[in-house]
Amino acid sequence: MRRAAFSAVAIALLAGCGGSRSSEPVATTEVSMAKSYRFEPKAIQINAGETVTWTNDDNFTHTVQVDGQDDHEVGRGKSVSIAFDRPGTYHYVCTLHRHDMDGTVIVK
Ligand SMILES: [Cu+2]
Repeated sequence: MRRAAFSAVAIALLAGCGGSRSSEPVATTEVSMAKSYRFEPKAIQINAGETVTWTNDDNFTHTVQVDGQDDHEVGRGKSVSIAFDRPGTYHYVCTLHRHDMDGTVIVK
C-alpha cells in the first residue's frame, strides 16, 4: 500500500510539470488580475497598434507598470488600457506586489 501511494504522488508531480503552459504567450488583449496576486495569462501576444486591457478581478488594489512607463493604479473591479504601437517584448509589474506579480506583452 505504501509503495502504491508513493507512485501516485510521483505521477501527479510529473503530470503537473508537463502540463504547465503558463509561460507560453496567449494571443489575447485581455489580462485579468486574478485571485490572488497574479496576472492571467502571464504572457500575451498582440499585434502592433492593439490595446491591452487589464481588469482587476482580485480583492486588492493592483497596478500595471510597463518597464520605463507610468504606473497605473487599478482598484477592485476597475480596469486600465494601454496601447502598444511598436513591436517588441514589454515586461510589466504590479508595483505593489512586484515580487509576485509580473507579466509580459509581446507585440508583433
Ligand atoms: Cu498587485
